[in-house]
Amino acid sequence: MRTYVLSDIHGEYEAFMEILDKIHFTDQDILYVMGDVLDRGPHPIKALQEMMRHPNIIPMIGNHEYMGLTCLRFLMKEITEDSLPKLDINIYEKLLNWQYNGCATTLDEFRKLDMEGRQEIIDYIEEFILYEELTVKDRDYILVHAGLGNFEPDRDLTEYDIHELVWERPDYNKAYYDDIFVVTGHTPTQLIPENNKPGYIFRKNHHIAIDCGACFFGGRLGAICLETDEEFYSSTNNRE
Ligand SMILES: [Mn+2]
Repeated sequence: MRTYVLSDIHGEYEAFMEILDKIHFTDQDILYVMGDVLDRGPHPIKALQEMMRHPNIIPMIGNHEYMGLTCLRFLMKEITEDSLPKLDINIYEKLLNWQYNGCATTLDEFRKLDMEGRQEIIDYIEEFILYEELTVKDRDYILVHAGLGNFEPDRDLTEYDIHELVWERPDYNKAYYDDIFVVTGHTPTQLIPENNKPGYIFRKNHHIAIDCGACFFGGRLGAICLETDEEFYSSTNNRE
């Protein structure tokens, strides 16, 4: 039994399948997918459907699922002349914001599903967890999509709001805990300042940043086995 983490699939279904193959993922293993399965890359819904087939894949929420969930729920509603005036005006802003964040591929695949298939996707995303605390081989970890915004050492994890967990980037120059590794996605390691190994998993100050920018040209998916610390990478994204 092994415990793996990966993050920010962003529609890169092929890279995701490649990682599952490379880690020889079995029913005995556990894989945390740490958010942002949706948007940008070509097959976000297909990647979600693959995850749904594995009860031992534990999905965590990212900002893209958070944005998407509200909009997908809205798109399930039938809009009629009667319901139109009752619409929450804020939904338009949310739809525009999601569009700005690359929702086209998610919507494209979502629309091709029948109503039952669409509802299954929504129900699945609603189960995504906010964060996880775990101990593997005597090492303690916190897994969270983006970071711990407005970090305070004695602040309980339950006290962080969703924005602080799925949007705000951590300060990688500062160790948050002496004895707990904070594993984050959301920030491609290519974008971490003064990182001399962009595109690789980044480790510093008890931080482990695992988003290797799979949906961007030159990026890839990265995964870690927490028992062995071994790193796994998909092929590099060559799509312009
Ligand atoms: Mn993100």
